[in-house]
Amino acid sequence: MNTDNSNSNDNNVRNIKRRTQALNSTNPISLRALTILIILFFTFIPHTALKTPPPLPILPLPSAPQLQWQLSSMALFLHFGPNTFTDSEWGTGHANPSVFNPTRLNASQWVHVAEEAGFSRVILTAKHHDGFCLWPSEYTDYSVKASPWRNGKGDVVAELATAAKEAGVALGLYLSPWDRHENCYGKTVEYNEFYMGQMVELLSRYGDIKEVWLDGAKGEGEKDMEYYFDAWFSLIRQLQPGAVIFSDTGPDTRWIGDEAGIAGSSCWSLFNRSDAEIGGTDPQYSQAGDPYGHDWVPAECDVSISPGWFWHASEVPKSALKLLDIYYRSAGRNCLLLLNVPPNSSGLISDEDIQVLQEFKELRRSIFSDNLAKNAMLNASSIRGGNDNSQFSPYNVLEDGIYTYWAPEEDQSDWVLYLNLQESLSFNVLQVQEPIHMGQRIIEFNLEILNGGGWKKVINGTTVGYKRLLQFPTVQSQYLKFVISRSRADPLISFLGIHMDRFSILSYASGITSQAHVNGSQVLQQFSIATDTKVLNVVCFDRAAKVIFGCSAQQFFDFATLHPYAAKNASNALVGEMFRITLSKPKRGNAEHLRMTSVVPLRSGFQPVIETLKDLYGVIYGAEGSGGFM
Ligand code: FUL
Repeated sequence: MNTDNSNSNDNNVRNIKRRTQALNSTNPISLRALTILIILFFTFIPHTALKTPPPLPILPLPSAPQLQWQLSSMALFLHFGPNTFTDSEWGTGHANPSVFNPTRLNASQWVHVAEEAGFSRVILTAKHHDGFCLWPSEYTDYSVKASPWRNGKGDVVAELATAAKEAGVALGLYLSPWDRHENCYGKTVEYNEFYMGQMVELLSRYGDIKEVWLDGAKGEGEKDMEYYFDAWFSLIRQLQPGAVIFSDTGPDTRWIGDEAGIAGSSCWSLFNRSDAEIGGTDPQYSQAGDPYGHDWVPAECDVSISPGWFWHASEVPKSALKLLDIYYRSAGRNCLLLLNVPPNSSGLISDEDIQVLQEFKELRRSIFSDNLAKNAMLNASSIRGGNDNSQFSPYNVLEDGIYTYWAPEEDQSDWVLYLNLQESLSFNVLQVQEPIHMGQRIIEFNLEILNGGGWKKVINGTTVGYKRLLQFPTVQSQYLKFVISRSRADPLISFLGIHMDRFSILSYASGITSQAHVNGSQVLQQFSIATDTKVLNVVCFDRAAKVIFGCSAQQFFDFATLHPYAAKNASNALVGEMFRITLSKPKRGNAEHLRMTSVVPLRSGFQPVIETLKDLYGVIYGAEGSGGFM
């Protein structure tokens, strides 16, 4: 082998010498011809530039199921069971199974509502603390088998699994460790065997399960026992390797530490599992995560659309504006928002919840579907692989998704993205995303605008992760810079958006609101507090949006939810048509949540001074003399 090599090396050397001699003996004209040939070769023969590899990821990293989970952003929680029929939250475990009789149960409706509202995963309480199983478990009689529903032949988990599969929606199941019905609860070995038997049923009968939800709740003074979490987690991994496991401390996703759906304003997916205990959550640690954490355990923010987790006839849903605020502080802080929308006792998600979900979706659409930076010209302090390297170009931040990103050259002291919006625009929301498959990196950043010749800071932020949304008082500028001041490794940005939110009202310590002018929602909010009903004459300006009246009426989405009886008139409205609407405060619940209880077409007797459709936009006429406002 060696000999062969040295022989061929000798031959090569001889050949090169021979060629050199030949060249030396050639006349100058052919030398010139050769030079030209070489130039032509390099000019016209295509040759591929070698790619610069991506930078090294920084540990810890998400697993494939964790990435899939995080990319879904929001999940719909479905609390359903005997509590739905007994007006309770923590059932005693002794409610008669005959109470469970949802005569109109339709799991496809649940899935459809989720999908329509932009949720791509659903999680069902297969068993809550009362021990009642929504599937016919062979380990207990306390289940759907003992209920009149579908003559004891029903299986809610199966119906939901089928509906979810058909719609391509991911399914998660909640199997409460605390069981107030089961006799062996309290006997460690027996109950762990019982619980794992139920887990096997759930994870082997219903196809792909994408999340297993284990909560740490247990009432005061309940029987003491040990849960064999390690054995449970291993079993789940064996049966459903694609599922993420939720508990107070992961292993895949952690509880945020409150039931209001609110994450810390710094929120790391990094976490030390060994520093946390299931059932002994330190809310501050859970809300913030740990920049020095060795485990990747992003947080899930659970919150209910209504005060309780189960449906209660007396409860009204939160307003869409409230949900938007929760969205900013959960999904907008690197977490998954798990919003509970409980089916009612007929077995359907209630109309008023659906209404709010649609309004919430509409709010998100109108704020986030337009990235005001979409036509921006971009520059960066440096680009990995050189300024011409499109692979890590700053323009990648205008593309959706995390897999294309801007990367700076290594070892830089500045990390800045410059944006020229090409025109001066107003905005009040910043959206930033990191390519989290490369690890979570950014510790601190700020956004600045060019204002009167100098750069002015608009907002400081800490941690980005999958998605960071930051609100600030409305500013106007053509030139922006996004500055990263601290990062665990070279920062990478996969998306940067700026948006205008005309709906949220920011209040600051000083008491000054973010908007310079009084807008419709503020006025509505004022009278929602001051009066029970309000009559307004409005102009329909957007047929497509059906229920939008006047510019500020976009803000009605929250403050004035359309009453079902008013819906017909409103949805038949034509652009330019005028209506008298009545807004009424509901008898119970949220003061800000005015309902639009009547929509009466105004055929005559009311003539606002408007000439063009453009003038219609943004005008609401107060019939009670409050005048027009914008
Ligand atoms: C808690 C439970 O005690 C509540 O009833 C609800 O299910 C909530 C999501 O988790 O631990």
